[in-house]
Amino acid sequence: MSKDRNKSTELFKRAQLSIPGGVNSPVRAFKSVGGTPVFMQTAKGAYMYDADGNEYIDYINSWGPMILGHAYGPVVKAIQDKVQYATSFGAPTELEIEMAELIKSMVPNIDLVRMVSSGTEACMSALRLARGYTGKNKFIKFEGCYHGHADAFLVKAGSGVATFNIQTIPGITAGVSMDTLTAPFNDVEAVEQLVAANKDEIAAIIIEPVAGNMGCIPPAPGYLEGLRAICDAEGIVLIFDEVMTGFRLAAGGAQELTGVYADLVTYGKVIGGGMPVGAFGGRREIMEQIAPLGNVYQAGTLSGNPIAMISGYTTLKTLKDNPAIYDRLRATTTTLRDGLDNVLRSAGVPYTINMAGSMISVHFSEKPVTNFTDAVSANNNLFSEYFHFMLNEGIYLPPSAYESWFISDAISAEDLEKTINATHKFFNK
Ligand code: KE4
Repeated sequence: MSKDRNKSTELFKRAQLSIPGGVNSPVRAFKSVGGTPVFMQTAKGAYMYDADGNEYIDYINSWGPMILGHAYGPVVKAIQDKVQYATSFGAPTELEIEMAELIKSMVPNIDLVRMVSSGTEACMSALRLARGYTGKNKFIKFEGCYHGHADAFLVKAGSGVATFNIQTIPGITAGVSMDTLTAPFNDVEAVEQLVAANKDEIAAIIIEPVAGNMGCIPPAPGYLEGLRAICDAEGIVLIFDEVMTGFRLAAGGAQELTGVYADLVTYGKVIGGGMPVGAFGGRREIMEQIAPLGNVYQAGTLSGNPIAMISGYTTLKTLKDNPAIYDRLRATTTTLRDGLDNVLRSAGVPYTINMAGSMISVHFSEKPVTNFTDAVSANNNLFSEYFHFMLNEGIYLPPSAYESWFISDAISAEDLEKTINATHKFFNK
């Protein structure tokens, strides 16, 4: 059933008169799947409602944050109560202490944590800190991983950079990118070679412990352990970018799920419960280099903002106090995976489904997708057709094959059944 989206079409035309590309973040523009982005108006639980009043089951959940579902009651109430008394002080508050203590109680290797307002800020600050702590300039990132849009990270990045296939980004100077070394995901030897070729020059290795910006790609067995061993042997700071995985894959994130612990960890998305929040934290001896304790400067007018904090705190506290949520998320994602697996197998279409906790992605690929090259070589045109078919069925998937799907605790068995049935319809039409 095709959906009338005239209002979205109208709004998109108007938006482009005042906003570059009509969107405030490129991946929202539907560039890789084609067509006109859908303008959303309201959302509740598992559903979003667009400007034309169409309902969608949401498998993006704001690219990860809405793990409890949209407009989750206790979060809404906490924000409503707080906003009457404060939006921002620019001064320290008790709530920021409570937020830091809550994070530390959920992630054992976080000694100190600094709040910021986005995942980009968290990752750029963690890299600066690692460089300041080690006195070294170079760092290793992985093809297809995305750590926000700070200059140094926009080399062979995933997410929108992959979606738009931007090879070299204007404005990123050679002086910046010369210190960015890249290796394929899931290849320890490639990292060993880079380390040997840049002996004693590497400050950090930053990685999404479960990649989510080239679709979802879990680490191969032993991979993260291999990176940990290299960092221990070489005095390199291991940074886990848990902006997507943090507090999503488990209360302790990917570190808890994999049992591998980094020196610094960055957060975003879930940590704000839908409000702008990021954070970076880790080993005391490293974190103590951050101003005002140390000289690695980092700052932010709205860091620790009371409204963002109460939204994030209420979200994290709900997750911590109800561990059954993670079991439900895993069960829901497994049911979705199994249902899609049955449909795609019987349709005889080449595919592979990657999953970790409540992150999942479907790749129309003849072979397993274990790195960026595999993700790029999948039949992503078919993904685009599938995306639009599902959209017209009232199912909102990420508008790019290079993004993970995110499952919320609000998605019901009926929603899953509708999603699986719609997939069956598409592959048997
Ligand atoms: P933000 O600055 O967008 O809050 O976070 C940057 C970031 C850092 N690290 C990881 C692992 C991330 O996934 C992100 C942001 N993710 C994208 C989706 N792939 C956000 C969506 C967007 O760019 O609009």
